[in-house]
Amino acid sequence: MKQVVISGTGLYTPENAISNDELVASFNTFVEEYNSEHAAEIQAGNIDALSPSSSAFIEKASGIKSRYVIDKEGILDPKRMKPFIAERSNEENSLQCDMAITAAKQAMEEAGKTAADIDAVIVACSNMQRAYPAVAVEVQTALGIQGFAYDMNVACSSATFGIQAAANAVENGAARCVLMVNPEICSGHLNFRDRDSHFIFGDACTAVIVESKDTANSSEQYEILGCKLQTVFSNNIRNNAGFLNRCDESGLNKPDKLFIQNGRKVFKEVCPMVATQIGDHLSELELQADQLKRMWLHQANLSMNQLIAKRVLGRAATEEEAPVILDRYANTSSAGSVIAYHMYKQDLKSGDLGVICSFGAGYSIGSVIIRKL
Ligand code: CO8
Repeated sequence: MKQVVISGTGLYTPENAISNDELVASFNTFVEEYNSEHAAEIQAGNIDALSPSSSAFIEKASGIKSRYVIDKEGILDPKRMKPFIAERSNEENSLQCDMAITAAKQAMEEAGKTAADIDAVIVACSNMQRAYPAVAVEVQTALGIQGFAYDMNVACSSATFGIQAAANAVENGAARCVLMVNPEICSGHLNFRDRDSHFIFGDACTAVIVESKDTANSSEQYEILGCKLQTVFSNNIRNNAGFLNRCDESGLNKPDKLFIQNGRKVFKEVCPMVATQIGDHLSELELQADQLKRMWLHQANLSMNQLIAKRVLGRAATEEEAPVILDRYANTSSAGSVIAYHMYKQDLKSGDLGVICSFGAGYSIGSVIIRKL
């Protein structure tokens, strides 16, 4: 069977960062204004008063200290609480295309590839900014890549599922080399007025080059030993925004047209599924957990990652074994595990094993076991 490798990665990080304190100050101003505007109804018991948020809660419950965003001003304006993202003309690159190009160029440089070496582009992320044409085709054309391109969405697991799709294309000869990108604009579909989730997400874009070992010439290559994907339907993480919304106007402004979740249930149900999947995946490849040098886990919640790593290893993992980026980036959906991989891979030695693992809405879980060559 053809050896398939990851030969380069790239990362686009927006310039603006929002600290917990900044986010909480804006949220609490909104709460004060709401409660005073609705004082009579609250007093009469017709509606509930809103409760304030707190930085201490956010850091303790999630491990998040800050997040990068495309636009800071609109999010922090208590009268608006959503980013300002101006519509662009059809003649300009879309925002997701621009994010993808920045990350892709870095990944292509690391892999030593030009557009002529790449045969396919996959854009894999939680939300596409339009229905069609596919953002992937726009990215493909902007970079001057021949061949084919398509978009796919498996929420937080889009990148690992995208790596498998890329590896399959290389293995079966459909492409020599694939560019897989994850432009995540999570701030666009986050409800900044919801105390339970306003702190969870940030924006970023990652890129991965997947190619045949035969064509790879970068100094760092990671052989894909196997990809394992799993989906189990759950209503605990949902976003009901879609093209049919306009057909029933009564639902247009309901909160379910943005990200909603039952965070406690997600935590409880997903952690054991992920730990079991990594264990099973290792067994299928006749590998042991103690051979794993690194786990680049989905970055949603610090306690979740510590619990999963502990279940896999049978002991607490060190930060070196399960690196954390969510303190700075928050949850960037599918980009999270790839950001961790991008930042914390260089120190591995030839022969070292690692797993890139995502989990999220669907539910969806993806694990990619790799070995540094
Ligand atoms: N400030 C202060 N207090 C708060 C706040 C706040 N902001 N929010 C809640 N509280 C209070 C609650 O009211 C509650 O009070 P009480 O005990 O009196 O009822 C108390 O704090 C505890 O609340 P929770 O039970 O909600 O707190 P948890 O400890 O469970 O932490 C988390 C909440 C952080 C959400 C945690 O449950 C978690 O991380 N769960 C897993 C989440 C997860 O991994 N989700 C995956 C979704 S990501 C995904 O799949 C991608 C989707 C696509 C991307 C979407 C982009 C927008």
